[in-house]
Amino acid sequence: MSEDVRMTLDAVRTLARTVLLGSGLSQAHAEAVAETMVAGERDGCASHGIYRLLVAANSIAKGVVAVDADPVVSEPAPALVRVDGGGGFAQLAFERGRVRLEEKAHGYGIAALALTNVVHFAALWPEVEALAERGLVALAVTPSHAWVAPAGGTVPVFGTNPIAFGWPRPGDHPFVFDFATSAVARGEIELHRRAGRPVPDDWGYDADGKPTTDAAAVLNGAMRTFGGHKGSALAAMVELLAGPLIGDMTSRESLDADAARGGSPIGGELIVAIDPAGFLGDAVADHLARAETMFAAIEGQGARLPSQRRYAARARSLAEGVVIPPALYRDIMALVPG
Ligand code: NDP
Ligand code: PYC
Repeated sequence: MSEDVRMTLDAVRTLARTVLLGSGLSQAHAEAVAETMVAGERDGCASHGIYRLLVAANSIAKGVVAVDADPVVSEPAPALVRVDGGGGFAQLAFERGRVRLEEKAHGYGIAALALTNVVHFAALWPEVEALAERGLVALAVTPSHAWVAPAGGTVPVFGTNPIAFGWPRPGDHPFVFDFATSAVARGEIELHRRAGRPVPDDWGYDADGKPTTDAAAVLNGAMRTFGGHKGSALAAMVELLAGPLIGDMTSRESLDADAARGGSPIGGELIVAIDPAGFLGDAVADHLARAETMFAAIEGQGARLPSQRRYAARARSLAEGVVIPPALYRDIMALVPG
């Protein structure tokens, strides 16, 4: 097959569920995981779309994931929710904890959800967007595997450690950003390697600590943080917030626990949700309108808001479906049970 494959989102969902179930994942996990892949593909986020079927299937085949884990929800303090994912994928753990997080954030003004003992390969924007759509301000962070060198060094310590933020906008899509604290997500470098494309020379180092444009060399060496020492400090913050603070692993510990199996990161995620009414009471609408003034000042000069590209891609995909590169389609179809 040499041509792009056009698929409806329903077809992508069916394919994702078929591959995940065929890999041995339980129905509940397969549905939750497939949904984030469909969302990534729909929104033009190729590094976290159905490409991730290859990643998830690999983690399952290597025994990194508890395929039928039943996440356990607890409430260690009035405004805190914990979901022990039991070694399963993070998506189902988030789904199990989300409603209690929302209830607590609305009840107390602020609440936090810790996902622990989960395998994580997903983008974070679906989570903060879901919370912002329900009127909450949301922040989510998770470490990964130690692939990223601190600014000033060349030896990996941090994960690619994304930070995602969501802000509710009455009558509009939420304001959402979600990016790795590395120069780019690792998935993006993997896509460059698959396509045989060079990467910019400021994305990472080879195994000898030298800057390189060879994607495979960066994957075997060290990625760089974005923004020098600033991204480096933020990456450390993510490690602390979603590692030691919630009793889970750092990226280094996650990589050690993987024991060279090449699976997705194992560990935790922290999600904080804030109800604007907690501080603002009846004045919420007035102050959310002031936020709109700021957004207008950004867009008014031709700059775009984060997620604007994503929402535009969503509208297109809902109307026209999505296009899958032929090599990726072939590799995914090879996973469909005979
Ligand atoms: P990008 O560098 O592509 O940046 C993503 C964010 O920046 C998006 O919100 C994007 O909005 C916004 N953005 C990009 N360009 C502009 C612009 N010109 N003006 C305004 N906003 C802009 O993403 P990364 O490669 O860093 O990360 C990609 C994904 O990888 C994330 O979703 C992240 O959660 C995921 N990831 C997951 C990890 C995990 O351990 N689970 C680890 C690392 C990353 P838009 O989408 O509209 O372009
Ligand atoms: O793309 O860096 C990444 C990544 C790590 C875990 C999930 N995505």
